[in-house]
Amino acid sequence: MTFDLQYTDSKSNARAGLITTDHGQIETPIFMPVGTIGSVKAVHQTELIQDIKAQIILGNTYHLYLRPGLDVLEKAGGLHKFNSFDRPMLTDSGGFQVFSLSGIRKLREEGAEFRSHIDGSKHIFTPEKVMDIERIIGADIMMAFDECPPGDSDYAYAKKSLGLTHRWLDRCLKRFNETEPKYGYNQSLFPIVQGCVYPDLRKQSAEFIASKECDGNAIGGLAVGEPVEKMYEMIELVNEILPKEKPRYLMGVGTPVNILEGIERGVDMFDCVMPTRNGRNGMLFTKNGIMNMRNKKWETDFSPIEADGASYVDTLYSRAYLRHLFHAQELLAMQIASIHNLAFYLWLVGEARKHIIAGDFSTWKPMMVNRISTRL
Ligand code: PRF
Repeated sequence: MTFDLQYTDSKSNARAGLITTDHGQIETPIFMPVGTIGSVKAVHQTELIQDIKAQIILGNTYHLYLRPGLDVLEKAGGLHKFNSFDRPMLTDSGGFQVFSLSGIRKLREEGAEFRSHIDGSKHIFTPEKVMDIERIIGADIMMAFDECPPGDSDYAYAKKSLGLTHRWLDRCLKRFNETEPKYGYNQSLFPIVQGCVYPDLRKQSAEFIASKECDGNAIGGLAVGEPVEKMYEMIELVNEILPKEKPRYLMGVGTPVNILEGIERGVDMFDCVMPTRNGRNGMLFTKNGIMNMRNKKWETDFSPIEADGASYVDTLYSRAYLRHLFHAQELLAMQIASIHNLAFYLWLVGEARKHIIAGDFSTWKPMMVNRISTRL
């Protein structure tokens, strides 16, 4: 994988770049739709590629390991073959899901013991095991196995956890360097900065992560309950240390506004379940603000969902029809909302990129933040 830093904004830390993987290129800044179990929920591949214009999607180690399991994935020839997505993919390590989803967990130096949220069965993830699983899944970008402590963790816990995450990273790197990709194309490993909301821990972590000279770097442990201003402060601090010539990935963030704020602070890659999960609940993000499609307000509004929206669904269907579908609990409601929201997120990062290149990002961004924050 290579990263070509094409433009840096003169008035902020925003950047435009190009990532090249063996499955194709990714223009940054980019949003990566989440396909936890190998599918972006409710969205078909053709729509993902042709309408939403997804350039890279995510899979999750924790979920794919539990179901369909490693045997099936290896027999399929990896996730790209299994789900017929021949573009770049990234797998999260399970470092977040093990802690947020699974039942009883025991955290030891060796690894994390957890119970499956599906059948209660007991499993252990060690850094070595996670690397082996991510090799079998075969994503272009693999994430290191980390601990993501809650946003309100005290300093003592955050410090102890960070030590563990750093030792786990060394073990991940060792295993990664000792093993080969299984399917004939390259894989990169991204380490993850942690350290909660404590500046000295974040600084120490960013320096440790930067010293590993991986193909790209990630910022984890944010958007986990801390105040949003703390999140922005941590991003600024960490990005001063992470190398400029490598892509920076802010994990699990966020709202459209969070993404623009992240871009301004030098982040290149984002992922979040928000456009799909909130979409399935009737929440639509648009250029002119946020709409709750279950609202009575839309009952007889036969105008398009979004007249100049980024997706074909925006003008194909009316607001009244979409509201009706949500009320009738039709599956099509979830499909339309997911496609709309993902197309909007990809449009938004694409516009940010255009304005970084044109040199007017610093005037475009506050205008756009205002516009998209309105409640319709
Ligand atoms: N670590 C990993 N995945 C993540 C996170 C993290 O800290 C987050 C936190 N926002 C989301 N996904 N491995």
